[in-house]
Amino acid sequence: MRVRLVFAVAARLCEHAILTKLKNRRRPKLRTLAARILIVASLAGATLFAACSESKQPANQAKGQASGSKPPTTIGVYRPSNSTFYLRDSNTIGIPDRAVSFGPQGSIPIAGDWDGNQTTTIGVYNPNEGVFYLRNSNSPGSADMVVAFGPKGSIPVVGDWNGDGTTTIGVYNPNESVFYLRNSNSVGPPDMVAPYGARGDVPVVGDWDGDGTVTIGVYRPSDSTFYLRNSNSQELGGLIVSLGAMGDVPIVGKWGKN
Ligand SMILES: [Ca+2]
Ligand SMILES: [Ca+2]
Ligand SMILES: [Ca+2]
Repeated sequence: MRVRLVFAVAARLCEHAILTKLKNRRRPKLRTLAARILIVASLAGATLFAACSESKQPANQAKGQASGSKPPTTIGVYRPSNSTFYLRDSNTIGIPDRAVSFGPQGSIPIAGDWDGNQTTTIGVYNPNEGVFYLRNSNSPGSADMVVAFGPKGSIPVVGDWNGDGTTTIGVYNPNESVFYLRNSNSVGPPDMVAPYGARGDVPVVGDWDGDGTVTIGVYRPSDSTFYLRNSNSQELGGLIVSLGAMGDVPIVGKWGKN
């Protein structure tokens, strides 16, 4: 709009100059018509220029926003009765964008970037077999990786334990109160074994200090307290934070500003 106004003023000044210069000549009507054609042409050009400027600006802004932001974390559910994931691509109300049946009955759902390509995909851990089933796309199909890991009856925990961008497997054995973590999604011994917590504790994992590595922790329902570690080693120490009340279930995430 500002550009159009500038061009309109310029065109008016131009008209005035032309009319002043030609006012004493023989054919004033024709000369006035020529001046007005010039004005219309100027205004049309200004309008087109302004329209182009206005249409380009949001596109450039949108491109900048898209290139500068990471995909958000979005919601999904797993239905144990039919072993199916229902995933949404946005945190809005609507039918699931994907419905993917995956893994054997009786499994526990997990999700992570198993191949380090910056997409989060589905997986399950079957505690009866002690086996992870991981898939590198959120589409129907068989598992890309089938990995036996951990004592039977374990609880799966997954994370980027070494900060290399790939989510890998792990388990917490509640009978022993021990974490077993591995830095690749393949069969093999654990890279880290960390006794932590006590009977009845619930495992939690997260990047508690924001340094890019995910580490272990437990929530103790009996005293409503989190016990968190900033390393996956067997060293003692850590954070002790009380939160909640009897019967609460722990949940962790990046709730604050990002
Ligand atoms: Ca991935
Ligand atoms: Ca990793
Ligand atoms: Ca960390």
